[in-house]
Amino acid sequence: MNKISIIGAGMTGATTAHWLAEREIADLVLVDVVEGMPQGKGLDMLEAMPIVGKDVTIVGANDYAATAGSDIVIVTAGLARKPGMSRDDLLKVNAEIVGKAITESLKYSPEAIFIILTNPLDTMAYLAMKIGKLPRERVIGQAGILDSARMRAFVALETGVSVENINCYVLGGHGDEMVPLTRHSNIAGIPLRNYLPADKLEAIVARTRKGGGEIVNLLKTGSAYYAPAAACAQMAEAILKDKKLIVPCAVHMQGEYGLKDMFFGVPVMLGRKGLEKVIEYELDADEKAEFEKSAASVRETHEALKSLVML
Ligand code: TXD
Repeated sequence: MNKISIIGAGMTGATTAHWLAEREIADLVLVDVVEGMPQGKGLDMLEAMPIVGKDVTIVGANDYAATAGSDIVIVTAGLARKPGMSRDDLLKVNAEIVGKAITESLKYSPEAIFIILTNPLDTMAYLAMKIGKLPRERVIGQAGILDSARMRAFVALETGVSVENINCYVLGGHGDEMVPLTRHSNIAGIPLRNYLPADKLEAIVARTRKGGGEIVNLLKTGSAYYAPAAACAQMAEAILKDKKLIVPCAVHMQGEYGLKDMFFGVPVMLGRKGLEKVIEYELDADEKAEFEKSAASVRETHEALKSLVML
């Protein structure tokens, strides 16, 4: 059986385990610093397996020994911003948490592929690759699948068409400057721009960009977790099953789209090696300008990280 470890057994971590257990593709380990919590959630989920008929084990732990030999490590550990904390404060705290998650995981699973979820996403993925001295194939940030799924859900609500027929591509950094590519998005092959009036499409793009904030405002005590976790599970399955699935993910740019040495959301092919290919879309002038704006904002956070941590 394959093995997946999830570092951080909070809302996204535990929900990722839930989606993964239903897929019956790997034994699961949940790691968290809170004593008893990952063990309790793991045991509870394990006890659900006879009901849903899935033969996987799920265990919780407070240290990394239980993660030994993982094929994939999913990092969701970290804090969200609290009142009085600047983004740089959050960056520092989460850099320490993610840094430790990577070095500890690598001691026990030197070949693992890492899926990063912790915010600020693009920069935490960058840190993971640098701290772990990992090849870019083995560090993939989750953001684009979620942002694209939000757009797909809104298009489905507007049109009444099955979500399965709706293809949307949201690229760029995981922030308000993300780039929903309406020109490349379609409903069963029909360009979205031909299917929906411009004002409706604009409203969907705007709602997608603020999709994370919409949920934070409703929940008040935390951020989204069902959809982000479903995205992590899809990535893990694509890797373990060597599916060659093309989805938008944050990966280390090495000249593609004119970007270098930074993480950015672009379409990639996922397979057993992790990141197997970066797909380059042709962009028009407007799209290029939006890419550049989003890239500038990601670069700024990368620079803030570099001023805090020696990489
Ligand atoms: O699309 C995306 N990339 C995102 C990112 C979508 C949703 C959430 N996103 C980010 O993921 C969010 O901004 C946070 O930075 C992380 C985790 O979000 P989550 O909603 O799961 O937060 P929780 O419920 O607070 O869980 C975090 C857990 C919590 O149980 C802590 O005890 C644990 O992380 N934690 C640690 N675990 C292991 N090791 C260390 N050092 C540690 N520190 C905290």
